[in-house]
Amino acid sequence: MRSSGLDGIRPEPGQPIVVLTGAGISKESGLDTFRDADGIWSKVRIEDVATYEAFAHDPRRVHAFYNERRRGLLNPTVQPNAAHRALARLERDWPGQVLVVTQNIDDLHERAGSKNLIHMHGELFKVACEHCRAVLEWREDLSRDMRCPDCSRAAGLRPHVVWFGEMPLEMERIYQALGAAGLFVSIGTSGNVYPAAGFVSEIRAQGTPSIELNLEPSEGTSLFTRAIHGPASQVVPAFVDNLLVR
Ligand code: BJW
Repeated sequence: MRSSGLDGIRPEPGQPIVVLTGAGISKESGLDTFRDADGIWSKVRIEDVATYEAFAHDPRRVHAFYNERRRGLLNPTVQPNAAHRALARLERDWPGQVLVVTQNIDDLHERAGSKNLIHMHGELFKVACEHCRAVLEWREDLSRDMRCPDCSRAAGLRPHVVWFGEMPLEMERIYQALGAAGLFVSIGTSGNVYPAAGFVSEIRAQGTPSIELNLEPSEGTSLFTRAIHGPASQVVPAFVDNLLVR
């Protein structure tokens, strides 16, 4: 733990806060991270399930991967943890705008009560139609032969997730929010995947303070103004308490 104080990084009331979250915030809710020793990429290869080429080559395999994760997210034991709830509290009680930009495709931020939220890598409970571009709510298993409920054409539905080589969602809105932020907070992400991993460099270049809250130092840890290392369910509520108590 480098420092637990917020001296020098506390934004003025009214200044916007941008929070980036990654798989680490949902780990204590029972969802796997990607790059930890027991993470998703230790069990499947990125190039088999997380590129458009993989989907085009073997849609059945990619659907099976996301169907299993969708079923996992529907398991009643998977619930928001204290870190998700603390961010919802921050949005409610901070006297300024709070935007959560999540790389996660789970819905735990919404379930905890976050409202100003961007899923930059998509959402597990949505599918997209490659024919008519509709994006639809979806909680069932998905397969290649299913028809789009909007345009009725078959073989066009895919998980509404951003694979490697695809453009993350709402980038313009994200960069606008980063440009106006009084504080940038990064939680539970290893800092391996761009463009999210580059946000801290943008923030640093514009002279905005930043803080990393992660189990261990991320790839970009030295770029942050401050870092607190520990489990999200402990460090995030403590950080939010500290920010809200003046
Ligand atoms: C805890 C904890 C606890 C554990 N408490 N913490 C340079 C510039 C721009 C792009 C590139 C570039 N170089 C290469 C690229 C391309 C590529 C990329 O980044 N490749 C890298 C591997 C090098 N990026 C892309 O292709 C992206 N698109 C793109 O760049 O388009 C062009 C563009 C350029 C510039 C601007 C705009 C656009 C698309 C990336 C898509 C990522 N997709 C995935 C899978 C799909 C969704 C899914 O199936 O879920 O998204 S990959 C996977 O990684 C997933 C995640 O969202 C993402 C990030 O992972 P995350 O969240 O960081 O998880 P982990 O496991 O890595 O880390 C967890 C952390 O938590 C660890 O540090 C733990 O210690 C910690 N932790 N328990 C707190 N209890």
